[in-house]
Order: sequence, then C-alpha cells, then structure tokens
Amino acid sequence: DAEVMSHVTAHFGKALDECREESGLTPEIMEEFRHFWREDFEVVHRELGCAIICMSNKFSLLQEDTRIHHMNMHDYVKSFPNGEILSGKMVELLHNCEKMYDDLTDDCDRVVKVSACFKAGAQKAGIAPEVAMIEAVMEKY
Ligand code: BOM
Repeated sequence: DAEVMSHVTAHFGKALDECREESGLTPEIMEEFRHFWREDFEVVHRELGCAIICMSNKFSLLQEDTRIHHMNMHDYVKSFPNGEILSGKMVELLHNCEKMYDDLTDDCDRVVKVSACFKAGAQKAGIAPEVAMIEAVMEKY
C-alpha cells in the first residue's frame, strides 16, 4: 500500500546524508531521497546505486552479496504502521528484480537497475507513494 511505502521511504531516506560522500551522489543528481518516487525522476545513476547500498547497510537490509536480506527486510517493513500488508509484496518485487539483473557484476550498477525495476513494479502494483505523502510523514522520523 502506498501509504506504508511513504513511511518506509521517509525513514530510509534519512540515511542519505550519511551516504552522500562515499557514494558521490551529488544534489544535482538527487536533492532529496523522496524524489526517487517522482514520475520524472530517472533511476539511472550508478552513484544512486552506491548510495542505496550504503543506506541499506545502515539498516542491515543486505547480505554479503549485496542482495536483500529477506528476513531483515520483512522485519524492517513490518516495523512501520500497517507494514505487514506491504512486507511480503515488497520482498517479492525486489527479489524478482534481483533475478533479472543477476548477471551484472558491478554492485552499484546492479542495485540501481534493481531499484529502477522496483520503482516500475511498485507503480504498476499501485503501491508507489506520491512525494506529498512522504513529506506528510517525514517529521515522524
Ligand atoms: O539487490 C539490491 C536490492 C536493493 C534494496 C533496496 C532497494 C530500494 C530502492 C530504493 C527505494 C526505496 C524506498 C523505500 C525503502 C526500501 C527499503
């Protein structure tokens, strides 16, 4: 559900500042993490993939191979209001996207592709939040 995804994004996005330096993600590429969900934001930059790896590691959401840690991702999403209605769908979407790009050897390149696939899948499934929904819950985190 898009409302739940707005909470997850608002919380996850807080880690961006800590990850800018090591990922090289400039404000010109992405000013605020919530813009990930803008219709006109293209999920294409390698630096964004590096940043998402760094951010995910802050919450132990990845395994050693930079694929999602299924149990930790479930628990993370379930920790938000009504999270249990999104956690299964979200892990499934991410895992299906991972399978599509399994042959990409560069972790940052692969993760940005997986993230773009995840965004498209979420939009198709009607669980992508509006940026305004994320802004409305930002102050909670
Ligand atoms: O195989 C690598 C999987 C990458 C996992 C994280 C993908 C997240 C995409 C960016 C969108 C984030 C929105 C909400 C938080 C998700 C944890």
